[in-house]
Amino acid sequence: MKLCRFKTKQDEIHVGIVAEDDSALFDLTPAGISQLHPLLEDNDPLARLNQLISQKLPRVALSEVRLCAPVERQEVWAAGVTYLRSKTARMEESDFSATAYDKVYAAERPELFFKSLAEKVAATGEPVGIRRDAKWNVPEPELALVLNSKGKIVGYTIGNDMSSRDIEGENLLYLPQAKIYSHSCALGPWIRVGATEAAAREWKIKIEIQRNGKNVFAGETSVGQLKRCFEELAGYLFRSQVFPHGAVLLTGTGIVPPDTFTLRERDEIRIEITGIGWLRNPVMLL
Ligand code: DO4
Ligand code: MG
Repeated sequence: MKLCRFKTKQDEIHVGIVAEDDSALFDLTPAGISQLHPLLEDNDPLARLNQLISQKLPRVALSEVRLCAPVERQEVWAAGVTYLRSKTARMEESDFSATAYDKVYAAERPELFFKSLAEKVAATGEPVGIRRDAKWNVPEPELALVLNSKGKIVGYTIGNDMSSRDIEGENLLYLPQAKIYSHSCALGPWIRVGATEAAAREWKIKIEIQRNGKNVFAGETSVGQLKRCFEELAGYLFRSQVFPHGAVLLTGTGIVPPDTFTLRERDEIRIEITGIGWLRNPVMLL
């Protein structure tokens, strides 16, 4: 079951359930649902959605609406160096920080960092940014866990943890600047509810970057390559911290383009996670 936020022609934000073939959605407004939050906080979100979909709800073609990022007031956090590919790429990018990446990959405590406020997140179709003061910029396609206020995993979405590798590689203390700036986080297109971790580990993560209509990079990995389990990452995020609105946690990247590659303005990034859908964003220079 897939849950989305969308903007109507009247510029109102509604919540809907996406039809199985992804061509349409069922607007939950007549059922009294105007926010994701109560559904994500439900004891059994999947059962609640099954009960809602059995009602008569207006069907709207997806082509008639604009999808919004599937976050309301949640903080967005990210895990790092959770795939072997991420560890080796980062160790090559920086002599200065190589030991830190090596150690955190093996350590019990994962790397977790704040990524974005909900209101700053780009939806599918909206631009993601590259910094004007950075020379080496990449997307990071990541599975994102949707967590309720109790830290329970209630769904999954696709995340793009946009990163400036030259800033990050210069000094690890510059990580927040490499990772957090306008349009540096995209989430979408919707939330997949009701999949187990075992099922999600079978999903493929794929990325394509188009430039002037040509493919300039393509990569693929599998969620199964993620070194840590979902509960472990979520558990560390909720240690000594409360999230009354819930949280979204990106689980790290397993795809890193070759060192010669950097994003350019007007590139288009297409990320697919089988089991969820597609997140597409054009790139803009900030
Ligand atoms: O430590 C740097 C960030 C790592 C990261 O974002 C990732 O592995 O996805
Ligand atoms: Mg990342």
